[in-house]
Amino acid sequence: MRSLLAGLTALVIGVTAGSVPSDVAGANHRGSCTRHLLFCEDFERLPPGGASTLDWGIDTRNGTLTVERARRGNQVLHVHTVDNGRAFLRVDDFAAPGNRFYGRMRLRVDAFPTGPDWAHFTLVEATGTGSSEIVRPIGGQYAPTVPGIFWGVGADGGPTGDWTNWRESAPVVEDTWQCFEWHLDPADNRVAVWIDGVANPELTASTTEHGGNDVPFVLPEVNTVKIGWQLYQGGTTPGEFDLWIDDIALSTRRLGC
Ligand SMILES: [Ca+2]
Repeated sequence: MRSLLAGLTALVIGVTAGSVPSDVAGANHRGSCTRHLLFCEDFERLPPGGASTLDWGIDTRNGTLTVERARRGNQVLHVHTVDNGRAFLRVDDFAAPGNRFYGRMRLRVDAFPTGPDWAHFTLVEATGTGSSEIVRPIGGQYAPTVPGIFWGVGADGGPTGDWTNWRESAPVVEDTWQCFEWHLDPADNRVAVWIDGVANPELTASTTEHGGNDVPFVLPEVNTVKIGWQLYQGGTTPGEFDLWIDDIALSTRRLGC
């Protein structure tokens, strides 16, 4: 028995070495909000149906947020929008020590836009005080010139202008659960993104390196984080969008997937 346990221990160490600890693996219906986090929502305690909670706000226009039962009793958030609508879960009164924090969510998008040209969508927005930049760590764009649909860090509303730095190294994947993580660090106003635990060095922004006007990019002191979906142009293909989100967490340290 001892050798079996030693072998199992070695196996577990081998699996986790080189990656951050997982607290989502096997989470399913037991939920993932088991640690002290700045914000956490696994949708397990909410009644199925139209989302309503005192823990976060709802920001919609031609869109809905619905708590649904997925596989094995796990509950998830179904985000549904029509055309250029929006539907966001909104974390208000957010405050991270030193304005430095990580975010994580699991995500499945039924279909991304293939029209109109340059259709632009946002899934995560961070805003606050001290800078008017609306920071969009998770978003993307349909690029008809490639063609393809790609993830890219972006921003709007501030001195750097309206930009989405989509990268061909980050094509979207439809109808598949993926884990997205992001980090906002005021040290050099850096945004970083991981997909399924893998960092993509092209999905980033910093004070001097970003996709906007040639002026410094400055992160706000973040007090609001929105997670969901918005598409900005009308006349979309498809005409409606559906995505499912689970295991949302905002934390002072990286959580992994
Ligand atoms: Ca869940």
